[in-house]
Amino acid sequence: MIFNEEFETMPREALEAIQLRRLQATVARVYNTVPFYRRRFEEAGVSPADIRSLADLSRLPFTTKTDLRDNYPFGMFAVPMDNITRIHASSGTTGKPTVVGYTARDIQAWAELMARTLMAAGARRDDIVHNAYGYGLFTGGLGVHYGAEKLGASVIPISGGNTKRQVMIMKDFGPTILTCTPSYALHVAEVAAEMGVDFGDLKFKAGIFGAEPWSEQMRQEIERKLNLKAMDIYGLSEVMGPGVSIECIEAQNGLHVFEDHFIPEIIHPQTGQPLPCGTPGELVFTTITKEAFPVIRYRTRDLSVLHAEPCRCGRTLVRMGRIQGRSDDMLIIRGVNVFPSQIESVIIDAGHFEPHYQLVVDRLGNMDQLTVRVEVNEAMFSDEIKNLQTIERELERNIRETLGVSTQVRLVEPKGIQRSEGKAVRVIDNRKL
Ligand code: DLL
Repeated sequence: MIFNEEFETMPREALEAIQLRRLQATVARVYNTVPFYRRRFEEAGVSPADIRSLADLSRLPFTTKTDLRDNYPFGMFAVPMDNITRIHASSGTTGKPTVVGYTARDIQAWAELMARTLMAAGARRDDIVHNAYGYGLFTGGLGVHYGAEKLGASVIPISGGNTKRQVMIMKDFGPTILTCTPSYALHVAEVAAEMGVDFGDLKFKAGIFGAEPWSEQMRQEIERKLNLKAMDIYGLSEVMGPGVSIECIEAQNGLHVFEDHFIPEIIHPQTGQPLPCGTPGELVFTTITKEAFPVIRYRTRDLSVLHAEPCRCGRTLVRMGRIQGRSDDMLIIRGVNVFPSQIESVIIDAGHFEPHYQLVVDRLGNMDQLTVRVEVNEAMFSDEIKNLQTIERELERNIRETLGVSTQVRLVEPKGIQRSEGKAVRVIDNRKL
């Protein structure tokens, strides 16, 4: 089912006409209200009147996370403070957070996009949404919450943490839709098993997982352990929060971008050149309806690919591929580019391990050393040391053959890797210390 038939199935030509009109209005507005954009446009020698077609978008300069930091906290807002009704911030691992603002209309638009998102993933009015994304400055909790209310579903605002209580509520309230990070979903499954609760007896039909990278193999693992359909949801605070794109339950193959609100582009991460559909690169978004915090050609650093082919669900919206990693998450180990998600795929494919792992990078002399800490499953753990050593070597070989990089695998006992309630910490890079 489709929440907004008109916009989600609009013929391309009509959609592009709307996009152009909205883009022109946004560009004019930021030029007139945000000194940063006016300065940038002037430096690039482009003015709002130059945007005559969607192709002219590429004449506009990029916006980066550093630009947002330089204007911390409210310098990028395009409306006066008395029009701002909500402020969120993304934590960020270093330095100050990125601060984003919303007007009352922005919040309404976000709720509508999250209602579309939930419905695309299989939610209906009569569903109960167990929302374990964190409530607070993080956009996940409140984003899903408003969307579920807009859809007319019931929402359990449980937020993250206190996992045993979450399992009890899952058993007693019978929620049908689960929303949380994929790593937390696996943690919940583990705690449920310890409590003797079988997901086969719960009522979940679908889960909407995102906010961190995960692999196709991890999807299969989650679907098996939690007995539900696992959908990938993508978003980022700078663009809005969750609800920028979502997989549809019909195809589970790529995430539909809500193009009547956001224009996606793929660019070459080094040269910044726009790339055609089907070519992987860095995702860039321009918001075309946001009032408080519009962004022009925001470089996400997320690596993906766009697909324009029609989807069997009937939506005409372009699809983006699962995020393959971040250009700044990519580890370069002795010259080889390695994304954590690639290692995750090899780990899960091997079959002996739990999908809980951590990559530790050290520099010994001038040499980078990548250690893969991974949990063995209970069955393997009780095995002989000799066998454990064999599977350690086997995983090292598989990683070397698949990625072309040699690593050191260190098996960890079951539950030996710290669980997170939100975004999992997968990489510990000691080289920066
Ligand atoms: O994580 C918004 C969100 C909440 C998305 C709930 C989905 C569900 P930020 O905290 O600003 O916002 O982090 C955004 O998280 O640039 C990606 O690197 C990563 N990310 C988000 N969704 C996915 C996904 C929220 N499905 C950053 N796959 C983004 C991979 C994702 N990475």
